[in-house]
Amino acid sequence: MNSEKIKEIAGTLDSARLERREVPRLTSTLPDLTLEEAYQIQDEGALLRLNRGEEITGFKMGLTSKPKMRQMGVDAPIYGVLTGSMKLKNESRFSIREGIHPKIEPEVAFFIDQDIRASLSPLEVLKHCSGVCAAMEIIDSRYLNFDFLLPDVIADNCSASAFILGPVIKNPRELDLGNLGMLLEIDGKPVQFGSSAAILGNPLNSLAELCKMLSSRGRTLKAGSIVLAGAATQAIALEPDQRIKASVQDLGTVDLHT
Ligand code: OOG
Ligand code: MG
Repeated sequence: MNSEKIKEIAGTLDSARLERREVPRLTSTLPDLTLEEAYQIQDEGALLRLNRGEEITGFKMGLTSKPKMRQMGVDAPIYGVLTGSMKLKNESRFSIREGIHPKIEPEVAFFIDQDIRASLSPLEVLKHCSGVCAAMEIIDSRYLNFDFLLPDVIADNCSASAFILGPVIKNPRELDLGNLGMLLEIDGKPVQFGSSAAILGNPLNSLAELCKMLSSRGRTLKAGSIVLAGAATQAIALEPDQRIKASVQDLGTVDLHT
């Protein structure tokens, strides 16, 4: 696929997001779209946002757990970029009219404090990580009915829409992150629960997987980045006037209302 076509597709997905419009998945007309081309479309989409003054603040991992892979019918972890404008304050409001068909999921977020250029083991990655906190992610696929194959969702920046970080930041070296209970409540009722073990066995494995994927594409995970490790549970469609709370054992809670 030539660079003009990559740019054209990135532009289509970017306008769909800005105009809150669904588009058919790319693979319905481009069945041979490769994962590398899909990441090039994602890169081009990030560039469009940078050119409008946004800044890249980190990355999100997606499809790192069996419940999510089953929910979306895909089978490999992927990453997307996070920008400053995607960050919402804890306890703030997200109007669902701002999205197409937004869904929410509890997450674990890491703060990176040293550049990572290479593929590292989870234990080595931990040395480059200064904090961990509870988080929520709002995902909002630009595709009709959230229907996509792996290249589609990569090109669409992994359905990234918004994220919220919890107020309590812990030192990840002082916690065992491998089996933390994760809970999503809507209007006081538990709707999803899982364990951080569902995130590739441990959220640190997800962080290491991100470093591997970035370094294989010659990219650096920069100091100061935030990384969302991926959901442990299925995502839940948002409706108006909901109070949403995500809790991660030992890391506290994050709140949002619609
Ligand atoms: C893709 C994004 C998945 C996660 O945490 O697994 C994701 C999607 O399901 O639309 O963010
Ligand atoms: Mg997610």
